[in-house]
Amino acid sequence: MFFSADLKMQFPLLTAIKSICYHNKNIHFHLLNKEYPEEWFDWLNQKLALLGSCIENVKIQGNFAENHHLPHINEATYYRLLIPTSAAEKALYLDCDLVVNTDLLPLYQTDLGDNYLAATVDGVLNYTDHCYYEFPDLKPYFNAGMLLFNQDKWKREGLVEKALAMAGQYNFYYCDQDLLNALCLKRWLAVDPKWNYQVAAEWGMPAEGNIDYDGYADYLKTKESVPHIIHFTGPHKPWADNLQQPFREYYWFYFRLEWQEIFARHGLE
Ligand SMILES: [Mn+2]
Repeated sequence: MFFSADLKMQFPLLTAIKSICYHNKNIHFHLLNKEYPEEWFDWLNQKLALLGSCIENVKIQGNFAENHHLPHINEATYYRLLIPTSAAEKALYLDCDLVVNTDLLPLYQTDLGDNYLAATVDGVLNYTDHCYYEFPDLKPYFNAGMLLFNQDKWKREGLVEKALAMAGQYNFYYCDQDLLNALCLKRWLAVDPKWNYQVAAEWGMPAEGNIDYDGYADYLKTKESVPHIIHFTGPHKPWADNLQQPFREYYWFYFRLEWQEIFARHGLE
């Protein structure tokens, strides 16, 4: 499974990794990065080894921030476009602003069929008229915080090359999430929203435009049980403010969790 992060996201990233380890063993993590030191990987691999897991340091070459025209975005988000160049048959990508509350195997075992990827319908943008002149139809629209890639399909259809060409060609407002939606239009499989519940959906819909309020109301109902993956979308993050966003306590539960507690949960002392 894959994460992509710069150093600013180190603590949320570690929290996400601990949440996964609390519920899962034998995970091969890959961290797409430019800056993380070898010692950080050595330290973390010592912990992960006890769980049959490991983390691989995947250094990203090239400069995405110069290859497109959006200097204000976080460059690391674009690294995920390179995931399908890796050897694994299926690859699960997760954002690092989320926590996982369950065994990920049922998600990983999703039959992708002929689809390019699996994802969840976006809790906000799917119900707005967000689109572009060049891409007038972007529905259904997925959130890119959880992506299960059909690697084989991406390789056979040269989709990484297509994605990188699009990154240089278009000025997408939601960056590579828009890009992936344009590239994978009607070629993606929607899985249950509990696999990527977007906390920012709680803060409401944009005031204008053609809004599907019924669809949005249905999305909010999916929160009624605790989601399998809680994604702290939007500008307000539980590690950076005192707003009482839903499920904030889950972030702090996993943040303070000691590795010894994780080992004990798996019967390892
Ligand atoms: Mn995110």
